[in-house]
Amino acid sequence: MRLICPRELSQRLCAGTLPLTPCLLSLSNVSSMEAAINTLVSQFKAFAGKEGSNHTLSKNELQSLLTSQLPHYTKNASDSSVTDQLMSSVDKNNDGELSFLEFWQFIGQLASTHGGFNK
Ligand SMILES: [Ca+2]
Ligand SMILES: [Ca+2]
Repeated sequence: MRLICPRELSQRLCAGTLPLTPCLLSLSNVSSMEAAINTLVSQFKAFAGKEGSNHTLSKNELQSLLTSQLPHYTKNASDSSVTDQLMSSVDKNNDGELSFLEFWQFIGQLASTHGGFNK
């Protein structure tokens, strides 16, 4: 059996050409940026799975995620009216739920502000 280097393993896993379970990806040597993406995806799934659809964040799930995972990036997230305002600005298609892409754009806005790119 030929050994596969971690980079090729990741590439083939992403391309879906290797019939392996995703847990093997965590055994390979992922970069810090890949680990950051993995964290965002896994945290979104963990919080989105608490109620309603497993694929979207309700307002309650968003509030729970913000207060536990982003306490230094989002102020007053425990205030329900603040979460209401945030939800309505981030929920682009106004269906009352945050899809992963809507969540990702919100993270992008946070990161942009944090990085000083909004000045
Ligand atoms: Ca949900
Ligand atoms: Ca939405």
